[in-house]
Amino acid sequence: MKLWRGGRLATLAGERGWGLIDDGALLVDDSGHFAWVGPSADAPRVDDVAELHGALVTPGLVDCHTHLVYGGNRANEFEQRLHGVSYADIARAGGGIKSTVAATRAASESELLAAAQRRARALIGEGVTTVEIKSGYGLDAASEARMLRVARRLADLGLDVRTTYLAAHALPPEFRDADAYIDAVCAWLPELQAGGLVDAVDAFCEHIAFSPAQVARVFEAALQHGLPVKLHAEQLSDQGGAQLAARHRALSADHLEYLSPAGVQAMAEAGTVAVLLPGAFYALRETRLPPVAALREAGVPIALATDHNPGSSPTLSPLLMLNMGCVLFGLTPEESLRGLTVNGARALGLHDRGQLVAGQRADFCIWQAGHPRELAASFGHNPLIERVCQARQGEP
Ligand code: DI6
Ligand code: FE
Repeated sequence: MKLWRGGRLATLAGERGWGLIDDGALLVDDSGHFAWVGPSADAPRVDDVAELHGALVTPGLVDCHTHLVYGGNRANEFEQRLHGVSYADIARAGGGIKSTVAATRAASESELLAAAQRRARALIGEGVTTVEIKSGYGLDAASEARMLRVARRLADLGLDVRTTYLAAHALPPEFRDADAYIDAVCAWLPELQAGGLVDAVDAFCEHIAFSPAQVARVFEAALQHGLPVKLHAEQLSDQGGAQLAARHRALSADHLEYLSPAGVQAMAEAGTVAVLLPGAFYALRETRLPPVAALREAGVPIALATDHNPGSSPTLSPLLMLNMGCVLFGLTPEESLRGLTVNGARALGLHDRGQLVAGQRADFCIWQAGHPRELAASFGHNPLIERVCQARQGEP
């Protein structure tokens, strides 16, 4: 047992509020869970004690939507977009996701791993303790498996990694018929799952990607294999993706700038988490805002994530997402922090982390800050002092 004492704890206990304990202590048991959380004055006596010297403590950050493993970069498309070419135009001309697929297939497994490790270290440096990583730049059975293996190996850095199968991301060049490709996507799943490489299944439902009917087939395959689903929904247009996701009891629907009132209602009824991705909104200079007030009113849990990818969201800063969640989307600093902790965990189906509460996994961050709102108020600044993560380095 180890006691951390004398910190300002933002426990995020319960469904709202910071759950502040001004002079608080955390007792961590030998299984890596909080055995006790409360005022330092009431803390149980143990031999192993660390002083927090008034520093702020929050739950470890959960980045619940990333595409961290890929080859190449797309700064050329950044320049094109600055000249007025849209993300959808670039995709239709064979750039976008397809250009990253070519670069990912061309890279060796060790090159992919080295690049992904550099990116994961950046997330870790800002306090991420759990990360979700999607496939979707391989688009054939072997290349998707390679991406998922590389993602899993990032656990060696001392990070809890969840992997999501996103083969329904774009149509690869060797297929002309999207329906035939969807057949293949469904056929590859059982072997990847048997290899222990898949925690959830995602798809891109959009006019430049796959139709709701095609996504439904992928979802049915996932559910048949006992895997939960998630969806890139309503990013560029309203496809009714949120309703489709809700019908399949999706863990989350992500992006959601074009989400309709009916979509909000369906998500609320299904308990599907809304994952908002301000990095992609910002980088694509989107002007349509996700319906935050309607989500709030309907009681849909809101998560925030980096959506790190080489095209629409090349950021590695979860702290910047806290700020953008407030400035761009109108979240409160508390909603932003819940979005990158407890609600991020829920978007992955994880209920054992994201709050400083007895019984939860003892993943937490110690910050040079007096109040948790400071984490969202500043940007381009990293106040992390120390990150404590139970996924220990070198232990996959
Ligand atoms: N939407 C996104 O934001 C990522 N995937 C998706 O469907 C971006 C993928 C990319 O542009 O490489
Ligand atoms: Fe994404």
